[in-house]
Amino acid sequence: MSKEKEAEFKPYHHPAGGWGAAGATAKVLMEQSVLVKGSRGLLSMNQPGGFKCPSCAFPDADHHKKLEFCENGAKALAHEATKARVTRELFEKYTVTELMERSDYWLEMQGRLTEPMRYDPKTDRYVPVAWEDAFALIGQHLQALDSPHQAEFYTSGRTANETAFLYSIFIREFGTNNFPDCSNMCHEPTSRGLMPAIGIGKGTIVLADFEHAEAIFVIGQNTGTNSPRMMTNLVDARKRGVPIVLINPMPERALIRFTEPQDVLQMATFGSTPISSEFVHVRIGGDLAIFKGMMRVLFEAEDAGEAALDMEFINQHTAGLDALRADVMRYSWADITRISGVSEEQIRRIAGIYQKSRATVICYGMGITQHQEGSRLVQQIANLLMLRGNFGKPGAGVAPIRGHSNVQGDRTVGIDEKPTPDYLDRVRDVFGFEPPREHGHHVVEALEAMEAGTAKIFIGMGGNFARAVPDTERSYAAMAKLNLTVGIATKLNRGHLIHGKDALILPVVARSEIIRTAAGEQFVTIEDAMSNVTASRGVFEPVTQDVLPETEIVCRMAMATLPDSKTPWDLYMQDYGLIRDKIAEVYPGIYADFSERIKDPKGFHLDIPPRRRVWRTPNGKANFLLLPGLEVNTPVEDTAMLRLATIRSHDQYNTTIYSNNDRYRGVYNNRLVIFMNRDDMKDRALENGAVIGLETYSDDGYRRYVDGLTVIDYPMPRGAIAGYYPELNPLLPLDYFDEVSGTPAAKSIPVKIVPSVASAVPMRFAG
Ligand SMILES: Nc1nc2c(c(=O)[nH]1)N[C@H]1C(S)=C(S)[C@@H](COP(=O)(O)OP(=O)(O)OC[C@H]3O[C@@H](n4cnc5c(=O)[nH]c(N)nc54)[C@H](O)[C@@H]3O)O[C@H]1N2
Ligand SMILES: Nc1nc2c(c(=O)[nH]1)N[C@H]1C(S)=C(S)[C@@H](COP(=O)(O)OP(=O)(O)OC[C@H]3O[C@@H](n4cnc5c(=O)[nH]c(N)nc54)[C@H](O)[C@@H]3O)O[C@H]1N2
Ligand SMILES: [Mo]
Repeated sequence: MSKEKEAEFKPYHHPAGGWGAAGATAKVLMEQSVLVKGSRGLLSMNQPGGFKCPSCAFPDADHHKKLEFCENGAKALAHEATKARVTRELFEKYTVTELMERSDYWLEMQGRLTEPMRYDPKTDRYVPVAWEDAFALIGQHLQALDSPHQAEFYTSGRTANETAFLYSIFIREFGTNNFPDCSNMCHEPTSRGLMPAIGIGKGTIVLADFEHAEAIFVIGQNTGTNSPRMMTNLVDARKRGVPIVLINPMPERALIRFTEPQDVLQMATFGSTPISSEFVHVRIGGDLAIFKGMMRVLFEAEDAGEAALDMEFINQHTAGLDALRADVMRYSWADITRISGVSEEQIRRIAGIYQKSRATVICYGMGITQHQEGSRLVQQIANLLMLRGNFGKPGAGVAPIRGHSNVQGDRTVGIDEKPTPDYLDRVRDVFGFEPPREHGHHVVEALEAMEAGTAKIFIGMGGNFARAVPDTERSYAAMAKLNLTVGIATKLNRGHLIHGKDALILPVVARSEIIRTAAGEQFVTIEDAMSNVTASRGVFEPVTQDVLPETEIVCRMAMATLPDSKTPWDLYMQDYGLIRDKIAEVYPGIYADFSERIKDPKGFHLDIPPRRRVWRTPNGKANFLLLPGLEVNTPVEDTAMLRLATIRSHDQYNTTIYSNNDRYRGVYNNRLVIFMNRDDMKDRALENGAVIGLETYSDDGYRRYVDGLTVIDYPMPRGAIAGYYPELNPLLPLDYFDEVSGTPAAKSIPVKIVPSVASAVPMRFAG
């Protein structure tokens, strides 16, 4: 083993971003042998006339920068534009069973999928199949079902609007609302939680609000890794003297100190900007107690005559203040500080920052949504904002920082297992068929149906379902019972190896590549996390002639499945303008004149009614909603219990592992690590490098256990540990989720340490 492959923990003392990021960008382009192609791609990424970054959903800046990309966007692009290819020879060489032995990283590094493949049970190999035959097989399987509800249609959030819209029409015409999607594991608590509170299940800020905010809160979100372009906004805000409050169990490096790779002066002078003015070291799941403490301070200040609440806004626009007040005043500071792990003094200080600011933005990520009460926790953020009228004025609002680049757009155009009657009526009127009315399955329900044998078919539009979902072993077994699995994808992943009796892998044209149809070059559209819709045009030649645009795959699946359909699938598959016209008809309120408006190179904003202080809730008001108590997860009465957050490293994109390093957290060449507080280690007689197993507390008869994990002494709060997703997904029980949204509580798994029987990667610890 070469030295650089040695597993090591070496705390990162430099600011995040800067030359480290610049170096990492060049390295990944070189590794994927795409320095020239990749560099050219970077010039077109997020520029008018170019394509949208395939990585995160953060909006583009106003194109005043020549380059609008980040280190992790460059990684995503390099891995998409890679020279490596998965060809039929690879599948000749390895059986599926042999491929299963390989790591996720190895599978990813095999490169782009190049032709459609079908599983052959006689040889346990994937073999080439003609596109025609693949679609015919899908059609036969779907038609053979007793009920359309026996099929599960997954969507991952990279799918563009045009594709997602047609996919949802096809599936509803087929007859089901079974739309499990990646959002069900992600920001579903935002979609379901904010809706009854403020009448929209999305964020309410636009990018320019960062320029007017007087305070910014970043809660449970690792910005420097997962939406690095947002660092620019935070750096600018700090330079203006805006306080930034960070609430996180991990002192995420980039949020502490950051050098902007695009700031020539900072780069040249090795300068950097301190980001957080206040780092709140919350316990896992302790945010609710903090919010209640903050609200309590505001109520008390108001009573003391300080005008801490925006009473004009509250009287005119909201309902439920008295009940909220009664709830908030019930808790003692002793309980608030015990459960949050944060001192009364610090909570009062950040409440003071909030009270002083005339316009506040609250950003949050998976640290808020992935708890058992994720949806109602999101509502408490809305409460906090409403108390000071932080909706519908410049510089203020709620900012859920979304994941996949078009996950928000997919929901807007119909990927929704709980569609509204109003939407279904419009689909009926525009397309002339009667869509199913009963709600369909989200991710957990889809898995339960597979396990019960009631689901027979799984079709995955992008993503890596098997690997992203909870309860790995159980989910693998459930999926293996299916009659047909279909993976529509750019890259080979484990989801394709966990297959049904019949199985297909269908390769697609990627985001950065040119879509050509009989009607000429086409573009697609994307909605970012701030409701801005823009065009995305690939610039590279498709990886081979044998891959198809995703939209064509949808249309041809539909034609093979619904021979009597009156929907002109063959026209839509050629001319994406026709699809946009239909989107405009189904969504006249937000997408009117779509084809005209999309001509603006900067795109256009979908209407966000709370920005106008309009509330599309049943009572027409913004509602203060209650979450009694201070806990967001069921307490476990055992002092040995630790709360485990499963998180992303700096070198991964969800289930795609770019390398085994996590630079900002100081971890190299090992992903099987557990970050733990020093005193928790002492209590258990563990030292740096100790190897442990973890077991989940659950009473459903399953033993959930992961072994061979190396302990790292890390500034975690007491009782909180963290490790990487997806390796730790076997510990996440399928029925451990937020009831409102169905989102698995991946940030708060109750576990205990058990002796290890496995060997682990030896790890060096540097000072
Ligand atoms: N490079 C890169 N970019 C990505 C992704 C990627 O994998 N790689 N994934 C994309 C996707 S789909 C998504 S959803 C986003 C995810 O982006 P994030 O929301 O940043 O996701 P995570 O890394 O899972 O965890 C977020 C943070 O939650 C904190 N946390 C854990 N528990 C708690 C808690 O109880 N309270 C608080 N306050 N914080 C807590 C963790 O310490 C961590 O800093 O990023 C998107 N962008
Ligand atoms: N324990 C735990 N589990 C989690 C999470 C967690 O924090 N902890 N996070 C959850 C979250 S937030 C999310 S969003 C999910 C992610 O779940 P998914 O979205 O299902 O997973 P990804 O890893 O993003 O999917 C990667 C695959 O997508 C395919 N792909 C990439 N680009 C394209 C494209 O342009 N078109 C097509 N058709 N395919 C493409 C490639 O084949 C690649 O292998 O995981 C969830 N699971
Ligand atoms: Mo996500």
